[in-house]
Amino acid sequence: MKSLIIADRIQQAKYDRRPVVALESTVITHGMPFPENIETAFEVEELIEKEGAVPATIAVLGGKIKVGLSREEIRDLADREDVEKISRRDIPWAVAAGLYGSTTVAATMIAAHRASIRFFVTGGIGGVHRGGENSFDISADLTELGRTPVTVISAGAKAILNLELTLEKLETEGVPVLGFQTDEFPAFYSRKSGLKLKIRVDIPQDIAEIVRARDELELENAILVANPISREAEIPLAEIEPEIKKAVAEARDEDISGFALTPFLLDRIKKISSGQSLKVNIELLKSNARLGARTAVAHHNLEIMGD
Ligand code: PSU
Ligand code: MN
Repeated sequence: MKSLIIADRIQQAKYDRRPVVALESTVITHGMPFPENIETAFEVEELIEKEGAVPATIAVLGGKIKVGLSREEIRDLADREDVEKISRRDIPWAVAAGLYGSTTVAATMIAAHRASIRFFVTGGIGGVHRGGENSFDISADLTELGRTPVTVISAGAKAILNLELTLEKLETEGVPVLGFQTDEFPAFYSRKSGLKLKIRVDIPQDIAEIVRARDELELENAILVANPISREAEIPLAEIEPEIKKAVAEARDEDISGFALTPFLLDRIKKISSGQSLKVNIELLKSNARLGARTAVAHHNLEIMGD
């Protein structure tokens, strides 16, 4: 495929049947400031390697969807000012116009699946926005999770969203949501949202077995793993909720909606929390990377046993 390039290093890993873990790039270009964005991107790749898996960061470079960015390519992407946020609907345009773009959860899932990568690590997924029942602002991440069979390791979805409606939509899309060592859906900065999950898993092999059952039955939906932030690093929901309310009200006052809403809210919360949210973001990315790599390795071991 001319518009999708898989790095030699990743092709070799696939050929050697080593576990590969995909990573998104919106968190580098839109989610974190310099230099934390590059430092974290590199650190997350190293963590995955240490766990015995191969990291593949994904982005659009000059109209080519690249799976497995090099260090130089990550640095260059973070330095550029002309990087678009690319979701499913933007891919054909970005490719045809030769753009530079960072991929959202939805777009990264598509690229990972095309490259036969089964596991994908992110911070938090997009969801149904507050007021989404009227505005119809529902992230394309949710429909993607319903149609593309990769396993996404996340810290849940941010409390800037309506988490109850987000879980309802995931249920409609047929997406199993697995609480990792928790009975509750985590809220990104916070370990708890007050919303119960049906499925709890306690070790990576539990996840790998659910993935295998999904694949045996050729179900096309993704699996969402919800891995709560550590106790030491979390910002409790009661503490962050007033800040979220402030940011949502500002967005309304300034008429910010649609595509620009998620980056706007995240940026406002970063400022309002005076950087605390950034620390949490970095911590949970590292934690998700570790769990994603361990799950990919556990799945790999199940496949080798082949029973
Ligand atoms: N959630 C976060 N940080 C992010 C995003 C989501 O905690 O940076 C990004 C992801 O790339 C996600 C996208 O796929 O925002 C969702 O945007 P929208 O709501 O416009 O679909
Ligand atoms: Mn949206």
